[in-house]
Amino acid sequence: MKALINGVPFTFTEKLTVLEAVRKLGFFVPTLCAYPTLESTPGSCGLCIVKIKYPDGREVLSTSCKTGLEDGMEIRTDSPEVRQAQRKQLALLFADHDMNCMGCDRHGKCELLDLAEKLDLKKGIAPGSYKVAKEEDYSDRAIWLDPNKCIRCERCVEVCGKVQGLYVLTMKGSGRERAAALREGKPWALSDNCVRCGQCTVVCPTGALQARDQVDVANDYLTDPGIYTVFQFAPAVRATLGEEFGFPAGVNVERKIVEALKKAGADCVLDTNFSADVVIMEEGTELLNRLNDKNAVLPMFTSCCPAWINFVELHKPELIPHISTTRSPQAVMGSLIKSWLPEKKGIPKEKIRSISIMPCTAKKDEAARQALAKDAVPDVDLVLTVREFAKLLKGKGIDLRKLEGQDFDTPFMSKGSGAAVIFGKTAGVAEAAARTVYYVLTGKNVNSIQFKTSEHPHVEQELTIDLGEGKSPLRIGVVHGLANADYIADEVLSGKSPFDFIEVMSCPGGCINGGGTPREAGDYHPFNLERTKVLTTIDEEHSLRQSHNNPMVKELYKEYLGEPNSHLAHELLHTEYQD
Ligand code: HC1
Ligand code: SF4
Repeated sequence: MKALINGVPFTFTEKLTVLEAVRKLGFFVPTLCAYPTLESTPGSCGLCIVKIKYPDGREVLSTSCKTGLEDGMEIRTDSPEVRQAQRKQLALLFADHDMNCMGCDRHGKCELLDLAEKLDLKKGIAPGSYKVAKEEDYSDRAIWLDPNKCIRCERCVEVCGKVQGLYVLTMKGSGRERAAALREGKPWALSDNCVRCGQCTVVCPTGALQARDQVDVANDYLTDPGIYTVFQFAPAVRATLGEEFGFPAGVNVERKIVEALKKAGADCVLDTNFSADVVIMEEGTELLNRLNDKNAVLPMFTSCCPAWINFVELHKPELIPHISTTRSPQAVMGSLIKSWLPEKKGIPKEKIRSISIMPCTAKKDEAARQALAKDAVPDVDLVLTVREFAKLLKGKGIDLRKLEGQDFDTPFMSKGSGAAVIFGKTAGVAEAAARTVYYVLTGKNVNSIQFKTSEHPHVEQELTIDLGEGKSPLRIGVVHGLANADYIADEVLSGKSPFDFIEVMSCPGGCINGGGTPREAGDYHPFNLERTKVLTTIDEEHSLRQSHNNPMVKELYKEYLGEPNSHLAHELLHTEYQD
């Protein structure tokens, strides 16, 4: 079959929409709702208008996402008539849109405004002229919703349902009232279903869904001379922050982050990689203890992803005994910042504010957990997402591109191994743990362990470690995306899981694609391979590949904690979950 697209012959055999065909030839058609990586085409934005001439001579202006390509069609994507129709439709979207751009989270990176520029929309129905004031929801400690900015593309609904399996979001109302909303109909802070992974904020093309903005709080801390600011930043931050400053995906900006923080006025900069190594010592010991105890609950799940922990507490509380009690690296570092650091540096605890920079919206929620506070004072006072951190730096005129970069200047809790940095990508925690467990069981240090692609439909990778004659092998599984984790949780609860240890990361591909990472217009990259590669390369080029060989971790245990899983380690580095 053949069609003619802008005069270019197009031969096809498969079933395609006009939009798909046009895009295969590389022609531009504006869309906001069609989202190929989520296999979603609700047809709600109405922007993808083209002119179609049918073989019988009929000529129509039509949206292209729902129109099937037919033999003999002639399609034009660009003509004065087509452009005018697209502009009119775009003007309609602006007509009931809240145009408070300066207060908008998407300021400067708005996909709606971007299309206005591309379509050269200068006049039309006045923006905001048909606006219905809808109630904003800024109640939550992680996710904020402003329905006045919603353009009904339904991307948030799709990612929440298809990738996370949660179906927490829906579209409510009709006509101009229609907007994304929580299905439960409660303020977000009271939601018993949302796990705060923030994937909805990554796909939202406008400022309707965003991470709670706490840049001002960070600035208050940084400018208060009575406060000693201690920063930590997550493995994935060094692989993603550069994108906010115009670097292509895949550039390691670790040393630039340290310099930027120093320029911003940080008193002390630490590395979450250090506490990831500590987590391996604690979680690895916990796993070995469970394996050696006939009555212990197995398999054991990792605990570092707070959206996964929220999922278990809210949706599968029966699974709690299977979750490692070890706190996440963010929380471990937070606890040490408020305990070991004051002792070591002679700084009063009350003067310290601990601020973490994370690729994650759920980490904001984690930091506010009561179980992670001492005397009602949180161990982590503030969490900024990568996007917020970029905003903070830009507000201070600090441009990452202009920085040379510098080493961590604190010879304390600032060194992490290669095993720690891969925490930021799927299978990283499992591999880091495997390197250390392998060492404990065999006495051999290994620089890497090859996981294989799993045949299990909901497990991404797996590994079997042979522990020698007479011993059962250790079986490790790796799961990402909560829709997958839900299946695995049920498998474990029904006693049918083949694994002893399971890593779960809620975000597809792990934290490098977290809800607080830079957003790309127009598409969703559940596997951003460039970001993944950064972490793999740092690990491969690292002189220290195993958590248990980290000299700063050894110092922590020698000087302060004693042994992994010691009484003090339990008090400071482990936690309890609520059902
Ligand atoms: Fe993650 Fe983790 S890997 S959870 O994604 O265990 O956020 O990067 O910091 O805490 O280390 C996030 C990343 C991060 C923790 C670590
Ligand atoms: Fe946060 Fe990482 Fe979990 Fe995503 S996978 S919710 S970024 S911890």
